[in-house]
Amino acid sequence: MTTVGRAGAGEAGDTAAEPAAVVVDPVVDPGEDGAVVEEPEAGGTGSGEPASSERVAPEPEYGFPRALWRGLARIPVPPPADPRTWRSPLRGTWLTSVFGAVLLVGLPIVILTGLLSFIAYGPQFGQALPADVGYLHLPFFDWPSNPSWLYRLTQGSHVVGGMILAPVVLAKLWSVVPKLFAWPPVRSAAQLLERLSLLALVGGILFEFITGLMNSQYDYGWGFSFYTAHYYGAWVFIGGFVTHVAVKLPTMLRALRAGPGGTGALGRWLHDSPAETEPEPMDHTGLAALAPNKPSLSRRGLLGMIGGGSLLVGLLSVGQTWDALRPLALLSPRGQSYGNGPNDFQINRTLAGSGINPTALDDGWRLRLTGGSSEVSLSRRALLDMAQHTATLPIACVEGWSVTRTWTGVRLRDLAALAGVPNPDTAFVQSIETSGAYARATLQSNQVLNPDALLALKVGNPGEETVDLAPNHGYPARIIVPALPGVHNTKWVAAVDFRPA
Ligand SMILES: Nc1nc2c(c(=O)[nH]1)N[C@H]1C(S)=C(S)[C@@H](COP(=O)(O)O)O[C@H]1N2
Ligand SMILES: [Mo]
Repeated sequence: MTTVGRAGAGEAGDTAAEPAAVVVDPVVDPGEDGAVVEEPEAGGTGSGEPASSERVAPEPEYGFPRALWRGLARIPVPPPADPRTWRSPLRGTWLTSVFGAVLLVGLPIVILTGLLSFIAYGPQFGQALPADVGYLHLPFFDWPSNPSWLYRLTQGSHVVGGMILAPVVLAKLWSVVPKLFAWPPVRSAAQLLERLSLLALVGGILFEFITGLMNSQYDYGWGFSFYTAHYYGAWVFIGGFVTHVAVKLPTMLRALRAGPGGTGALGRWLHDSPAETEPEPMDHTGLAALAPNKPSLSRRGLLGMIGGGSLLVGLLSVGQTWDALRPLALLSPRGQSYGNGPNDFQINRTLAGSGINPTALDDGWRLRLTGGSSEVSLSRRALLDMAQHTATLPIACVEGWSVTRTWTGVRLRDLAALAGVPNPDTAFVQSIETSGAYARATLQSNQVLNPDALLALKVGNPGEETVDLAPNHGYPARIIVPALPGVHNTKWVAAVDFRPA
């Protein structure tokens, strides 16, 4: 054994019992447990001077009730709790701080865009998921309908950002895993609270990643609502995250400022080959290995591996929202072929899946407009005879995928005027579909009045001629509104009720 600090002094049988407390016990004679020395000498000095290669864990500081933690520290514990189990020389405060800094920048983006998605769903109409969350939400506001790519950006960032950060989260968990087994598990009452917050932090983020991933893979193999679980799970995670940042930020900043190994020599540290790679110095965080192995990977190699993993996951994900990389969207569960010409793009709910009798889409279909003094009924022919407007707009699904198409149809505000409600407060859209949760949607005033908000009859590849919507994409008519979450772009529209202010 290379390194066990000063544990040799007369306690051979004890060493395995002294993870974080390796340097405490030498001053306490075995058999004299009652006579704990209150202020042992500083770690690393004293009897049995360590050889220069030996590493010494700093003196653990015990808080109230000290006797309890000290007593716990003397209980013999099996290998995972023995710090010498964890031998990677790359672990240490600096490495964990690097991962922490990346997550400190990245996770707030994922958190914020997730909470914004809840707002975009229109909680003021009871149509956010879950519908009622008490005070656990950002302040409500009308989701803008400008710029048209807003929800595409926020939700794409949420899903792709979450995917890209996953390797960093795993790397950070790996870097701190010895702490999971640290013995004694806590050293003060305050630290007990801090460690409980880690349950929310680590449990929360794993839960959010797994449920998010399963949702974007269409895997609803759980017995609860994805939205409810993912939403409340997010707040558990946020609580843990805020606490953790408040507690650890000073340590992280100090470590990053001091540079790797406290030397400030970042460049050299990163250029070291595996053979030159020195273990991180021991410090109070207890992250660095007490008995490090010879490195088999350089620091640059490890960071490159994690960064490369993130890059790869990102490349395989971003194609679900970015046309140039669409063929690379291998992590998307959807096939790559959905129909002909401009109708060849993602379909979440097919006509067959909607339970709609296909004859309901035939010439007998009528659009009903209500809200004014009398109901208006329009055939598809009548809609095509109205002023047509063309706009190039994305559909962006909460699951992260999005596509841009050129749409032709009637402006919603023209339909509102025709119905006799030129300045509606809201519009309630109903599909021919009756069963699904997404067969209806309420639109805000700005979403109806936006000049590009359409009841689309036709679709085209961006900038090209438009053709009739395919049945799977909502023929005879569907809603397309700039920046509206995909889910509210109702297909197979049957009726719109414009409600005056
Ligand atoms: N009637 C109806 N409209 C619907 C849905 C639905 O299930 N039923 N799904 C919505 C969802 S979740 C999305 S993302 C978009 C997808 O439109 P697309 O299938 O044309 O790509 O349609 C929306 N319109
Ligand atoms: Mo969707």
